[in-house]
Amino acid sequence: MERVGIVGLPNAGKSSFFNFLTENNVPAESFPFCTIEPNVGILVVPDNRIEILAKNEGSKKIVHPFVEIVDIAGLVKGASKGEGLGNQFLDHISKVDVIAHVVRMFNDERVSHPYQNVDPKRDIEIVETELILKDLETVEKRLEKRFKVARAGDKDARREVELLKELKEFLSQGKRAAKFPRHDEFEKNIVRSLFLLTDKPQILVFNVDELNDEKKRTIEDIIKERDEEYIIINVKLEEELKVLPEEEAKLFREEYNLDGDKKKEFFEKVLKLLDLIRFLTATHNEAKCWTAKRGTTAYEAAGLIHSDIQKGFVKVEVISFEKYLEYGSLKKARESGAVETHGKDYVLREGDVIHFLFRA
Ligand SMILES: Nc1nc2c(ncn2[C@@H]2O[C@H](COP(=O)(O)OP(=O)(O)OP(=O)(O)O)[C@@H](O)[C@H]2O)c(=O)[nH]1
Ligand SMILES: [Mg+2]
Repeated sequence: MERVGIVGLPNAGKSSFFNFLTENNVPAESFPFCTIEPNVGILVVPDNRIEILAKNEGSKKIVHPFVEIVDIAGLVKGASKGEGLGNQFLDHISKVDVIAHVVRMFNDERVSHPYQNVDPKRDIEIVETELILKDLETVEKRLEKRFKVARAGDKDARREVELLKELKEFLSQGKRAAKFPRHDEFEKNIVRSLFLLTDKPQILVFNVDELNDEKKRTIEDIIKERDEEYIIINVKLEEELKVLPEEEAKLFREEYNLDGDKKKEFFEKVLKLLDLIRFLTATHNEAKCWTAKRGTTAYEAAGLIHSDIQKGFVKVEVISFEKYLEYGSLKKARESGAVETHGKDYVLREGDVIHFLFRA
């Protein structure tokens, strides 16, 4: 399962965002370092396609797509050297697939700010600097090891050392590893094998109160400079709106200049960053929306579902969800010849409805 880790300064609203996403109720208090051990939860985003499929196919149960969310402790200057809660939570970050970086843009006297005032650009840089410093440490350690091998005359090690030196220089300029250019498989593999924190895809989460023109401009400037995915959300407001019916909640959001389904928006962006697609299956027992890496084949998808289905794989029946809707059921679509059959190598597309045929 894919994991999203929430990072940011203390009191940026990370746990509140976690609660919003996962419908949990972990403590979110106005004092810094409220979170120590990471909280883990699941973000489920209903996919209306699966509801239609379940209804038409008579499935008893529905499983919507989900990702795991990890709420990590707040990070301060010097974290890479053990300040605050230091290194232990950098460890937690290394275990996630995507980083959601919560940036405080709300003013609230009751909630202290570790650097006194709201300044999103500075705050992003503080958090990022710590992650980059940690990555530099990782690169330096590897460099030291490989340097010895290279000196002994190993050709690959020499090439690796050259690359690591460039990477070290790049990180030293305060740039994220994700932006480091890689020219071939060799270079890609070396960088990947370091598991750098700043090589992970990142989404910025601007936690605003009211979205006025000035805040909009600040966000635009930051995004223009960084070219990254982001969402704008008033976490506290969303938490409060949970108890209201959707129509009323919508009116409140409009008042704050913030509309849209933020969970869905966030989830879509996470899928995009991880290059994931969704496919659908339906039996009498269960209709389910799955996520898989773009490029996944029918055979690999079978393995995601059950090792027996993969072992006994015969073929798949495939129809796009749009086309499925025209017929209203798999049975009718099949009878009309609208369902395609494919072998192991078929590459799944977003929104495919798939039926696996296998020998038990
Ligand atoms: N006014 C306002 N307060 C917020 C908002 N988001 C969070 N808060 C408040 O800010 C305080 C800190 O929020 P948390 O979610 O605990 O922050 P955190 O980033 O998890 O903090 P640590 O775990 O201490 O690092 C709480 O009192 C929240 O209610 C917001 O959008 N507006
Ligand atoms: Mg917290």
